[in-house]
Amino acid sequence: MPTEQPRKSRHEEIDAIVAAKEGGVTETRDEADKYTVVGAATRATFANWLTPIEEHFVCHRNDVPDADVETWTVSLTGHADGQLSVDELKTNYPRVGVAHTMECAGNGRGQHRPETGSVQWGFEAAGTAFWAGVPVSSVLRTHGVESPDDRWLTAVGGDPSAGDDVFARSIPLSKAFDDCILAYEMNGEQLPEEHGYPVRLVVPGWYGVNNVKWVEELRVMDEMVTEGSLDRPGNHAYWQQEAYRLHPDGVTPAPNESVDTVDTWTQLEGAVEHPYTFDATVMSVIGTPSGDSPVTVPTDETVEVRGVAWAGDDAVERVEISTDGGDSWSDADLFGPEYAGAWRLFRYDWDPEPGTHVLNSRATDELGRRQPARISNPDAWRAALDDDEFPWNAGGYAANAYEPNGVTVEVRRSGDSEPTDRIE
Ligand SMILES: Nc1nc2c(c(=O)[nH]1)N[C@H]1C(S)=C(S)[C@@H](COP(=O)(O)O)O[C@H]1N2
Ligand SMILES: [Mo]
Repeated sequence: MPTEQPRKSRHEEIDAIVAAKEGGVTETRDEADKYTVVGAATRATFANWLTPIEEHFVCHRNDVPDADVETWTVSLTGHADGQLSVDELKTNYPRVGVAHTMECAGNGRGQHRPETGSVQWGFEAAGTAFWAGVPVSSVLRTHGVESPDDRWLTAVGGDPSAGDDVFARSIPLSKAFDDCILAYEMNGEQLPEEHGYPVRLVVPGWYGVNNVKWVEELRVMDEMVTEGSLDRPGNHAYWQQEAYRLHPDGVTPAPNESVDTVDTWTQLEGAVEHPYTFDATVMSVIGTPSGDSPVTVPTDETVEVRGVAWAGDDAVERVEISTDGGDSWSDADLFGPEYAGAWRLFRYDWDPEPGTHVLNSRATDELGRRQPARISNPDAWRAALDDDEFPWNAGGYAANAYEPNGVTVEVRRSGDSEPTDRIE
């Protein structure tokens, strides 16, 4: 079932972004010709903590607005009141930085069988950048909103919509006050156009879709966005209430004004009938060895299996590695920077026999939720979770199964009769 509406071609725009990013960028198939998407990551991206801009994926629906930083404003509406220029944002408020692992909610969609519509991402739609800007709480506190209460913050993108759908997403005001920023820098550089210049919302640990680019309005509301709740023309609720929700085939999710929990996994376990993609589910990817070429090691040395693991705004508790295709597991060590909302590095010293091995990583979060083995068949829905499977869903969202992300590696020991390559 197509879960999203058709749009005009974006190929020229994709070409321009690919050209600007230079080298190593793979365009991900956009079967329906809808999205501007660039999957710029390779396995090696996941062997490092900080993702260079050139390796960070891009994903959006409409044209990149031709933004004039001199005239761009962010309107504060609803229970907030005011209007801020980019210059005011930069000079009147504290400048802070946040580390954020951004993952498109459609990452892993391409692992669904049968295929779902839209971009067939593997694991490349994820990256960790350091974003700098203004705390949302600082801006709201000076514009009439002292505390979060139970309200919602709706961010609206200034991207011109090819159809009538305004790009609007709501997050709980408590999350906005907690750690969200209006970012104008990425990895120490001016925010690139395709990542939201001049200003975007960064929601640490939450799926990409919540991180509205080209923000032109922040609306403080009693409920999350529903049809007609914004003071502007167009459809307001498509991106919140219809797209980016998990559901079986043949279902149109009913809109909600609020939900009891925003934790995506808790929703999936049954708390919300058709979950919203808010915080990212627990996930890991091995970065090295990449499997691209045989690994040759001296007989007395081990191979470092290294990668990253994340769990939205929950902490990663544990990462296990299997070197026999999932039959047995050993604990990896977590190391490196530890920021809420950003991934952790893991490493495992592997003492392999010569031959071909299948490597998998499997992470568990601080609430004990562990990556399932595979994506279920389309009929299973929630029951899949009891079988260590992730529920196939019609939009292909939030998939975090480990088997599809495994690496097949050929190991040679120096001194083997095979000719040796360099050590990876
Ligand atoms: N205004 C606007 N913001 C948007 C989008 C969009 O289409 N329009 N796409 C969202 C989606 S689906 C993702 S995954 C992230 C991707 O952010 P990036 O391109 O900086 O990686 O942006 C989000 N913010
Ligand atoms: Mo996305």
